[in-house]
Amino acid sequence: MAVKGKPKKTEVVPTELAPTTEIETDGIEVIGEAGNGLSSAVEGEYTAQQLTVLKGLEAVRKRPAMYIGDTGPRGLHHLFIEVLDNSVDEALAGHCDHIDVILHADQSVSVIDNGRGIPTDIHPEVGLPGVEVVMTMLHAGGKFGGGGYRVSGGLHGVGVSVVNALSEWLEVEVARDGALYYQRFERGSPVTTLKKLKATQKRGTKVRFYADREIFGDYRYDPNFFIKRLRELAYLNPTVTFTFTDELNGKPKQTFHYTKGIASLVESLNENKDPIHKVVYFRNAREDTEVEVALQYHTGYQETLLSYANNIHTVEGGTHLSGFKTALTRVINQYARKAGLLKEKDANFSGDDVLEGLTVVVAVKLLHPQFEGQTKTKLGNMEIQGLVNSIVGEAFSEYLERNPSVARKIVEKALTAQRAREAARRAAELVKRQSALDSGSLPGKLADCTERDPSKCELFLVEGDSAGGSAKMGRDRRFQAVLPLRGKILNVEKARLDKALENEEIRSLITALGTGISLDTNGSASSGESDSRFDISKLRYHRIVIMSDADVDGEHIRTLLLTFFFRYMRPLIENGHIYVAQPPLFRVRVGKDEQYYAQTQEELDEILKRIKKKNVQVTRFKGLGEMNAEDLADTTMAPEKRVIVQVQLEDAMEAERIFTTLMGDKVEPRRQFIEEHAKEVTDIDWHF
Ligand code: 0RA
Repeated sequence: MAVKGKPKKTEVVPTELAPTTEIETDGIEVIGEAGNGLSSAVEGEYTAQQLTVLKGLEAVRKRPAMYIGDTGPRGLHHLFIEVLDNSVDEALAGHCDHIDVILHADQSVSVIDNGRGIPTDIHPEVGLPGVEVVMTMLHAGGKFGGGGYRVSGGLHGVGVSVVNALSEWLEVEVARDGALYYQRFERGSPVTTLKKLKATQKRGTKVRFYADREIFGDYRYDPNFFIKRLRELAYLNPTVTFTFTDELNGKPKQTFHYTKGIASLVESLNENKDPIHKVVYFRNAREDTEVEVALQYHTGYQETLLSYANNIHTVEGGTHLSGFKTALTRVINQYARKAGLLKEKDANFSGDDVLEGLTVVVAVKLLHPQFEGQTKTKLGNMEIQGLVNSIVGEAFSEYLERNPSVARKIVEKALTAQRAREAARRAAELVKRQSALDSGSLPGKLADCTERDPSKCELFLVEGDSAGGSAKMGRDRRFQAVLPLRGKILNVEKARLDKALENEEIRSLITALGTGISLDTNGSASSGESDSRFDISKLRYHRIVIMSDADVDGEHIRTLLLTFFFRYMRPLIENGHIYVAQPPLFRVRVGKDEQYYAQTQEELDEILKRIKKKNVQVTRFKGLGEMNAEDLADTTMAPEKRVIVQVQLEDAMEAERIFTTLMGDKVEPRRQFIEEHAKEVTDIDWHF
């Protein structure tokens, strides 16, 4: 079905398309001037329009953060996103199938597309060529025609004029209507008029900008940021080929093009899993909205849900995702009843039951997206919920009818999940009742503190009994508690929640913390859902510090604990209660009473250079166990001296991803991962 307002594909793939990288101006003679000379910033006479333009861009330069978030690395990279979005909009409107990005050696960035080209004719109201209007007027992008699925959400959609204002220079080339045009700007102001350079039959737009060092300081782009976004866009826009050339680091051109779109994304997400069927993909469009879903169940337990609206990753989900979940739950329940796999006396599957082991990408394109939530990454359009629900409902039930053997496997998976959830519920209930019965009976290995006000209390989770001993001696027992944890605590990926609760170390941890756990694997414990047993108000320590060795095992334990918190006590991370200690690698003793610690070899070298004294004794700690109580107190425990880092939600998410790779069911990716990271792992340096 064709989408209204969006040209059909057959109309939009022009045969004369050529790689847009061929647009070039070098050594080209100027054969004329575009427009009627009104774009005359260099010709002296300012119109009222131009004054408002200058004022607008001045405001951007005065308060860049208001427009792009900040002037650090984030803001810098956001300039690229903004320029890229303009080309992606051309692609979304169906006019462009190639987007090339170049990170130049001089740290300027080019984005080149083979779209229609920014209009060069004179804008009737403004009296300037379209190119100049787009480049100098805030939010001018939509003034020409507009419509279509604009990429805009969060900070996006401020307009390329903002990038222009924040660039030391910006050059734009437009190939359109048989000619190639060029214009240059500096700090937002035109320093040339729009010039017609030569005749060409190509079409497209090239924007090259050099971010202003007065605003962004001495920056350096991260090529991985470019690659990540381009790859993501390539999955979401299968008709477009994206390329990235990193001339800054002398890397060859990379091409991103996935003809199967989000179905390829699901395949890639499930690369390390054992899928139980082929990826199911469907796409439908009603009125002005397009809905795409790709999904695949695997033998594992984790759910991976990714949702997008107009190419924006809706991290907080929203109406498209809830519409999907509702439909999925209904369809699987209906099928299971009809096929007699759920009997009359059996309870319906819950949403969580049917999500276990599911990897899904839901992508919608709509005309007026509303982004809500803390980070403006939650889709709010209510009409989308019913639409996705009905589209998924129809398509997925048809799929199940046509593929009874797959349908049976999916239902059996949901049945297992339902039973496990019931067992976990009982186990959690038991844990709770036990701790209620013998409150005061804290785990034997816990060395508790005397303070009773949780906001003042800290709990150290220490790897190994020997380090645990030193920590107990080195702590301030008034407000610091220590819980030693033995070796490999457990493999949470393979173990189900009910198994995890049987593990003694995990039970000690849960009892010591006092909160209970969440039964929702998707961490919605904070949303107060009815089957949640997690109660943050019962938390006995407001700071929980993970203290493990700076080696592979230590890293393993840290990853594992973060994964546990992420999955079963996520509000602890969200509310900033989890910390990671950064124990030093070296101790430097100078004479009797001078002492330094170093976290890295570089720090050690620096210290040794600085002191240049004799009688220096350097100790390399192979683990926490080799540190004495005083070392531990000085470096990781005493609040005024220690180095501890608060864990962010993204860190825990990354830990979970590493964890899944390291300890998932498949051996091969794990071996690969370890081999690839073996070098890094030996002197691991965690950047939280
Ligand atoms: C406004 C109108 C039209 C195209 C564009 C803007 C446009 C902007 C950018 C920025 C980067 N690449 C771009 N490609 C196109 C189309 C007007 C028309 O031809 O009808």
